[in-house]
Amino acid sequence: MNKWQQQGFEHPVPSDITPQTVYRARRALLGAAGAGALAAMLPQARALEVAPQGRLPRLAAERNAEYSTSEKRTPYDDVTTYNNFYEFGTSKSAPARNSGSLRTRPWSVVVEGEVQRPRTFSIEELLRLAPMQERIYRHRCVEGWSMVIPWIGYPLSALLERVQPTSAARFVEFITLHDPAQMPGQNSSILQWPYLEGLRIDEAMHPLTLLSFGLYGEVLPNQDGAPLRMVIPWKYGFKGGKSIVRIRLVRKQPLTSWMRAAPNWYGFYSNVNPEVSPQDWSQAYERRIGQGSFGGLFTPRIPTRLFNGYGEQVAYLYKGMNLVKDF
Ligand SMILES: Nc1nc2c(c(=O)[nH]1)N[C@H]1C(S)=C(S)[C@@H](COP(=O)(O)O)O[C@H]1N2
Ligand SMILES: [Mo]
Repeated sequence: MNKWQQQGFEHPVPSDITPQTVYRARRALLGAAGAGALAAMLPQARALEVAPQGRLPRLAAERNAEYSTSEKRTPYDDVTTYNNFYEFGTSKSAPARNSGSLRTRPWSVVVEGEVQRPRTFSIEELLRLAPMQERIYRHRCVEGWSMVIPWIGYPLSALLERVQPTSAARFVEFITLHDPAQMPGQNSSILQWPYLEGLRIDEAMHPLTLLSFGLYGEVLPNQDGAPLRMVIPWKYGFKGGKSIVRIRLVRKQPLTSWMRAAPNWYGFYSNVNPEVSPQDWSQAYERRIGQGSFGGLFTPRIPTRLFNGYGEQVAYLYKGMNLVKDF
């Protein structure tokens, strides 16, 4: 693990289980990303890099109070300049700088597999498929930082109900756009592309599981996963795939991009759990981005909660499971 990884600036992929070629490509990429990682340490500097709130089209939504935390929201500048989106580079500041090449219109999403009515939805159809809600969720990255984000979207279940999953549908795969011309990070083999994530069908149908199209009252900026991304607030952030083009209902547990890269560190479930740290670092605490003094430079370290604090709503999904084994 390099020093940037130790400080929580990127998801490490252990070199000992990564093929040499991939490892070398990754080192080259990290070298190039060094300057960006340094810039990411200075929150005051980050704000200068990116257009402020108010630049993107508004997206109307009604606040869902039942599913919203009253904790202080992470400032828009931090939510949109401190990102993980490896398709645009591995440093936190790279996605805001590089994601301008992503074209989000026209856009469509294929929903297929174990469903009675497979079909392709245009982004316009998806935007009016169900009423938009604002939900203020905690967002916890496995690297050890967290945010509080006012997402806009609707439960994924609203979409899945339209295609009528068959009884054989036990898992759902979420697949990101694969186009190195628009996503320069895909020229590196740091992860297997396209980015693939997955949920068990009951997790996917859970009312907290959000298909998100916006944040802070506006459509998603590209760096946060425009034009639509997944948000699963009781799991580590990497479970929420960005810029989704394909949703596939399947019989078998998916092999996700992170599980392929580092199976000992990134489990299929990846429920937030302060007592389970399969990685080389502890998940017991988190740094709440943008909440400290001096423009957020000194971020407070707070205890991480089981299921990211959503246990009351989701613990039943894992009854009888061993959360250490099924991490
Ligand atoms: N396609 C894609 N989706 C992705 C990622 C990525 O690199 N590519 N990074 C994940 C990780 S590690 C996290 S923590 C969240 C970050 O979301 P945010 O940048 O909007 O906070 O996106 C997740 N979704
Ligand atoms: Mo993450």
